[in-house]
Amino acid sequence: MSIIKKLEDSIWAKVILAVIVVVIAFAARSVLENKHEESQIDKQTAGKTIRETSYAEAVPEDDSILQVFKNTYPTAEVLLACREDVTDDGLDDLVVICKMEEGNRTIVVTDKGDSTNYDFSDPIAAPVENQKIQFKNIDKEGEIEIIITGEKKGAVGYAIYRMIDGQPVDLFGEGMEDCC
Ligand SMILES: [Ca+2]
Ligand SMILES: [Ca+2]
Repeated sequence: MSIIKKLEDSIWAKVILAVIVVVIAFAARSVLENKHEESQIDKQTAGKTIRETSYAEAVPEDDSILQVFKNTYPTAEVLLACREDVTDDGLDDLVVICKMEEGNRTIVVTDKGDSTNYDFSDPIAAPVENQKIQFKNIDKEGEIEIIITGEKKGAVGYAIYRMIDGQPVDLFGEGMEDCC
């Protein structure tokens, strides 16, 4: 009797183990697939995009979103600010590169939906000099991607961001740590 019981236990243990293995395999596969989707922007695509996309124009001093930014960050020195709808809602947002006490930072000001109220992303490190902003919907889907390039003592770097939940998420980049 006890041998049969042990046998049953071991069969159940094997079944449970098999189920766990299958679940882990599925989880791992979906993680890998997601990774694959996120890494669609590779070095070649990034380089081509930067070469072929013109630089975004700086907004004038009296730009309405720039005024909102200055009211919120009165001590930040704006180095470059460019308008584009980077949240794919049809309303302009503003990508601002500014000099703050802690160094140069990029902050994205996004429209809340009424062209009057705006959200601010957390400041992220920005290049020290020769900052440029480009906008291009690289994957031709959803949000327009933001490309920031710059230099520090001749070291060139760039990063490609996409706005996700109000924050610029770094999709691909190179040398950014050397130029920030
Ligand atoms: Ca927008
Ligand atoms: Ca896109």
